[in-house]
Amino acid sequence: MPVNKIGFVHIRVTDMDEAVEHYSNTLGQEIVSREGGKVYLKAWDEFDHHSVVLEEGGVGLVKIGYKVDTVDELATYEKRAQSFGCTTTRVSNGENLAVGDGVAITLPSGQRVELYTEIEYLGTQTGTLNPDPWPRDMRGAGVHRLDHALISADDPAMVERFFGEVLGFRISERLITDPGNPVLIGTWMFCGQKAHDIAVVKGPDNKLHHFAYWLEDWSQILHAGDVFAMDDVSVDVGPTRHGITRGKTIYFFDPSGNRNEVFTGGYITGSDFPTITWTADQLAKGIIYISREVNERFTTVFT
Ligand code: M3P
Ligand code: FE
Repeated sequence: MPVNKIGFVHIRVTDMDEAVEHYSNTLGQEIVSREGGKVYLKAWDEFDHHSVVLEEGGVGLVKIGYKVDTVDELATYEKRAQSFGCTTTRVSNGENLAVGDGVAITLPSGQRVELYTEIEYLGTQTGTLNPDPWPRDMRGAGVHRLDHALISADDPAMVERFFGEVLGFRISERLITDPGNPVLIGTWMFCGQKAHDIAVVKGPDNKLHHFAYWLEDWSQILHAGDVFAMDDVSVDVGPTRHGITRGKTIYFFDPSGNRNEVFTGGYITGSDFPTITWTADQLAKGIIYISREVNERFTTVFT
């Protein structure tokens, strides 16, 4: 059994006030707590305590959290990670605000992943009894929830093997050099039925390319783009479509330079989903389907 879902992304920001303005007012996440110099936010469609943690001082990824269904599975993942050759440490209840006991794993590419089974349940404003489709006081882009993260690795094939063998992820799409001599450039992997919950591309170790939020449809992507113009957000790419995952997207930067994405569409996967392959000669179309052009910033800026 794979892990349940991506639970949180914890990042560094250079200026907390600017970051809070971006994540809370522009993207529309709710501030759940400010504690120990960190700000915790959740999106309106999420019931767990938080999905984003901001920490002042620098830029880039601190860690990614994945929620696991049972304590037994947690122990299994820990053992498998150790057999894989990864360093693991136990995380105690409360070390992460509102999160229970867990296991921290350093990926072969250096990023820190934390697994946990318990996180405080806050619920949503719309609730679970005769709910409205969205909350009245939705702000900005009104992002629904955290959707996926894309990290970079000097050896993406090794990290793909880790997510598959240790955490039970399956592969939806792979980008390879050419079928005759296949070297992995990128991999898109899922743990449930989404197009992807994690992706790994060739690049520097221990870096983040972006993390993405789910929106309902293409019109909400356009609406988010309008909000980005109103709020002077630095847009990287889009609105456009991905060839890989078939998602619809805008990439943009938070005020510290962490890349975010708003994402919708794509297909349903599941345990019988056959892996799709893209070849490097079609790379630009795979990443940005419509223009078939990838700007230099997109392939060189990692945080
Ligand atoms: C996505 C996605 C890169 C491709 C990114 C694709 C960085 O973000 O959601 O499918 O090469
Ligand atoms: Fe993405």
